[in-house]
Amino acid sequence: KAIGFLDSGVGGLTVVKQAMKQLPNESIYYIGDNARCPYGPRPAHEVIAFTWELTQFLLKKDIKLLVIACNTATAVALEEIRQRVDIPVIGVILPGSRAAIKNTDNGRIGVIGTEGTIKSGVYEQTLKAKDPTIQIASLSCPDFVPLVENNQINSSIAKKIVYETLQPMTKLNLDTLILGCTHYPILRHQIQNVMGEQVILIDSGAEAVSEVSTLLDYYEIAAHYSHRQSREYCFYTTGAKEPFFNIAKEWLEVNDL
Ligand code: DGN
Repeated sequence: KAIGFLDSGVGGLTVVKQAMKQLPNESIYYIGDNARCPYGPRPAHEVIAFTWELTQFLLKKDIKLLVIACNTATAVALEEIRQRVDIPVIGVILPGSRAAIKNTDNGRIGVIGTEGTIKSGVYEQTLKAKDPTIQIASLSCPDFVPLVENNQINSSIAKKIVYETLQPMTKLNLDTLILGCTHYPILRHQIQNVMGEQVILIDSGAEAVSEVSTLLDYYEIAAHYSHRQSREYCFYTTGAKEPFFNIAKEWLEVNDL
């Protein structure tokens, strides 16, 4: 059985990349809802409905564990989806928050994400529940996801937008910045350049995969080394095939998707 991953578009591929590295015996099924991306500006009830549709698609593929590889969907739909299915479901917000708390020395953490994620206040709640003394600065970056979805990652316009958007965050003496959207690790270099080397960027997807690994062992459902020959990577999109697979091949560094 495979691990299922879902996202509003190509962002969850940043989580898949980590899974391919950390869990090389596992098969992966991925669905990106590119036709309806972005989820960021959508009302919660719509994001829940879409996330449920994607979940049902993956359940038909007989997955053993589901990763909601999208912060926006995790913020509003994780609990609901958990109640509806009988396999373990992992989101990206708790693992990212945990890693940020572990990393910070000065107690000043920044969070960037979509409007939906930032508006939900879920990172603040999660971080404060762990440590109420933490100071948190949040910023929504609605222009970042379209840059990634349109594959304009290294363009001069991307550099300009990232620079201008993140200006307020550079003045707050943060030592940790949570990339609270799974699309953002694709813009990592631009973000790091603007924030400076002293700020540690937390990729919540990478952290979530460590949690997946722990859960696979806990439930005794991890694939064995002997499965590696027959493991499968299957990618689906609700949108246009070509742009999705172009980004997927480039980001995952594989030629034959
Ligand atoms: N990748 C999604 C996230 O982590 O929030 C959001 C992308 C979007 O739909 N705006």
